[in-house]
Amino acid sequence: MYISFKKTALLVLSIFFIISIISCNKKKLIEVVEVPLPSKEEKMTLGTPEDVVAQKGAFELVKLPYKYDDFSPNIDAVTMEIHYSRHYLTHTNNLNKTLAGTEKESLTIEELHKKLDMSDANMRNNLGGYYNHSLYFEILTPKGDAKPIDSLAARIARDFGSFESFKTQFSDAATKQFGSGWTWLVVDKTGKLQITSTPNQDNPLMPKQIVSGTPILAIDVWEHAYYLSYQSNRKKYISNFFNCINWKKVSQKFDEAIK
Ligand code: MN3
Repeated sequence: MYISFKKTALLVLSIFFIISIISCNKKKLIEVVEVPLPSKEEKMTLGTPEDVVAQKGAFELVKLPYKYDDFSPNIDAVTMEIHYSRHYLTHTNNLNKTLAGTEKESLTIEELHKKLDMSDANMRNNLGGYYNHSLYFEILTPKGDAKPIDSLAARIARDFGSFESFKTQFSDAATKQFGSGWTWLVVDKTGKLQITSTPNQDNPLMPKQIVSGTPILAIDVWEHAYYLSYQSNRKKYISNFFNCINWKKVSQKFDEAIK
């Protein structure tokens, strides 16, 4: 009896021991899978924008004909890569997936905005996420022009007094946008330029906006757009963003909007 009890106890203990080893290993395995730590080398490797391609669908990524580190120090390379190849790409793929096989697949980006049901959170987030980032990356250039030109320069002077005054008002609006969102230079229905901000991925093409119109310039003030270099100093990021504006492109967009 005594031996048999000892044997049983030993067996129970052994089983307990084996189970705890297995569960410990499992935990370790899960930890490794959930937190894959990149090696030093991996951290240093940057991809190129041309390697980033959206899954086949209604919309494609705006090309970024630069290297990620061309924007440094105004926007650091890692921020550019993560922003373009992950955030922007994810919105694009999600939008394409949402539209796939529906009658909305053939609509233009403007029509999709016009028909947007603001209570449809998935569509609102990804349509805005796609449109907003497309404009943002389109108007960025590593060595920005100092000032707008031609008709846009004249309209800025008319509607804001001067370029400096516009810059101050735009920067203030972007600094004060509470939480995540965007600040815009918009051409309204009458052709007047207006500055406005929107929360999250909303934009001035969506229904029920305080300022409606065609955006020609956008700054992303989500923390993912600047936090690595600037931490909480959003103001500095906004100021340096002005070194990266392709005013020629913005002027083209203005001319198209007032046609
Ligand atoms: Mn963003």
